[in-house]
Amino acid sequence: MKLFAMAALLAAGASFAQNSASTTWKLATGYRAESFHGKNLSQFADEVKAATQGQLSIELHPNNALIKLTEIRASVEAGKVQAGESIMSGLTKDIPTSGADSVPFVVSTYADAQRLWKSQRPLTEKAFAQRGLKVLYAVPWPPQGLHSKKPILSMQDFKGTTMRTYNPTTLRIAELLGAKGQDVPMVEVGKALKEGRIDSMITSAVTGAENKVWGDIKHYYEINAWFPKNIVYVNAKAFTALSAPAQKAVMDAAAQAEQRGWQMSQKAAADSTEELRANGVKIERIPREIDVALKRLGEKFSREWVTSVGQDATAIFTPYYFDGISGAQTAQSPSK
Ligand code: PCA
Repeated sequence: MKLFAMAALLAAGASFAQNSASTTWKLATGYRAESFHGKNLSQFADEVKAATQGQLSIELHPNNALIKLTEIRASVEAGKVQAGESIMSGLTKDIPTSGADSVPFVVSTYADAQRLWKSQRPLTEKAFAQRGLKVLYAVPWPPQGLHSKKPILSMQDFKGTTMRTYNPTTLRIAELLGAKGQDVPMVEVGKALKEGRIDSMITSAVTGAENKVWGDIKHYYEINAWFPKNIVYVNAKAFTALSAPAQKAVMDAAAQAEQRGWQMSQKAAADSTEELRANGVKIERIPREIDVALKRLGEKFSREWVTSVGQDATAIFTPYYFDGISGAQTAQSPSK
């Protein structure tokens, strides 16, 4: 067994050495290098480089600098860059099932989010493959809460205000609330607040903390509306151009990055909520009347979503609920 493992290692080493030409992939992302997603990506790139003995380098281009977030997926498909990171719920126009990520008030814990990814992954991989893309890994943002300049005491408080949006769900929710939606890239949220362009937003505490929103945002309501994921992928031709051992090294590092990223996300969720609190943002529970009204809007949104996506919506959510129920039953029967 040991001999076999050594032989395999030698073979892998030999094939990296034989094919000494090294490759560089450009990876574009719309998010910051310093955010937990960015740190995870950078560790992924380091691990790939080490595991392929320098045969593959992944060069990161954060902050929308090389390509704007909304254009990254198409650019990777077209081969303008080899790899990219996108927020899945921003891809719904081309890949409707990726909107499962931001159907409100279905997924409310990391365990739920993990179950959703499990049932969503096969369809996601298929949809990406149809567009010449290979999925590497996905990691969620922390739960989405409501940030507001003013306290939200009634549903009327949204009327006529401007809500920052980042995907079709946030845009539709703003509409349903009677607010005006305004798309603002994540890295420009602080600026938009300073310029008085937005009154509220649904996003994570991390995005609030990274944008140092506390001068303007005074209230953060932990509504756990959904857990949107970022997905990292590569142009399939670029991937298959790699040697077999390099392909394996990339996929192994991707599996590690996925596992590590989910842990980083949970830690970032807790740390950033504390950071908001320490900087004077009130961390509050949403008043009951508003909670009920938001859940009702969530149901309306869910119905619209299921109708627009059709059968694939069922293919994702049936195993999601089934797993949840059987998981709960297992947990309740320790005697077995
Ligand atoms: N931050 C990103 C997406 C979700 C999140 O928590 C944003 O606000 O754009």
